[in-house]
Amino acid sequence: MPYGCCEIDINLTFVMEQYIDIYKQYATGEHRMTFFFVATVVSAVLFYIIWWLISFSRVRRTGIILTGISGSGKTTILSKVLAGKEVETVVSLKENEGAYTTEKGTLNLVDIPGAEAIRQKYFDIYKDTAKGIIFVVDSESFSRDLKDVAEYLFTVLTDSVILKSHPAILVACNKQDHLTAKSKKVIQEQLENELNTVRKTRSAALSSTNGEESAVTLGVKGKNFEFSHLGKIKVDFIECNAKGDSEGESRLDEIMLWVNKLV
Ligand SMILES: Nc1nc2c(ncn2[C@@H]2O[C@H](COP(=O)(O)OP(=O)(O)O)[C@@H](O)[C@H]2O)c(=O)[nH]1
Ligand SMILES: [Mg+2]
Repeated sequence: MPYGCCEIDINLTFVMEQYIDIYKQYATGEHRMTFFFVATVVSAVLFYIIWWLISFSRVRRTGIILTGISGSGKTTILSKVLAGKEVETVVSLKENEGAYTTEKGTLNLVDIPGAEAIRQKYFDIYKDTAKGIIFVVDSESFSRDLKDVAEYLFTVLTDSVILKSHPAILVACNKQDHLTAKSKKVIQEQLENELNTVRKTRSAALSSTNGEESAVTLGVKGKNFEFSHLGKIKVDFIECNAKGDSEGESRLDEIMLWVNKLV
């Protein structure tokens, strides 16, 4: 009695032979042009269907998230970038969004609320589609806000989705019209120091609850934190002024340049 494996072998060989016969009959006979034409069309259609299924199953990353603590200027920046669109600038409890279109394409700009109790919920909704994140900082009240700003930035930089999709990140040092505003260089240095502290605190908190070495990784282990240690996540710093100074001129050219590169 033949084994199951051999039966399959025999059947497969038989089927292959059948196909080879059909191929020989059509590919070499008088209908060979028709055969090659049909084969090309069928292959093209199959290729198109597979490409369509792959591209639509992937998440399309065409969003820019404006985030940062409350009062840093996110809504003001959004309304200036989307010039002409009415956007409310009261303390936002929900997101504001709008399409930014150039001849190269369209990005969806969304300004999520900065209040601690709700910002994570909105960040989680939009983070999958983020091609870029603008992290807005109030350069005038920066020293007072430092701890809060660093805590939030830490959460963004260690988010598992962000680590996987590594969107471009821009720290926008806003309100530069104020005479006492900190420069982007000072903001970067102070954030690096504070993020170092947050990293230590979070690691200690985790290891005391787990009783083992924590898995919080930000930058290079054993080295003082620097933004250049973030691997695939590229963080840029720019200075801007969304509201305009005494002469009414706002300064958003560097944000626009960065956004335009992502379209
Ligand atoms: N002086 C100054 N004020 C600004 C600037 N950008 C925003 N503001 C003001 O800061 C306050 C908070 O701005 P808003 O956009 O609502 O902040 P959000 O909470 O981050 O959305 C408002 O009174 C704005 O007019 C800026 O560049 N310079
Ligand atoms: Mg707002």
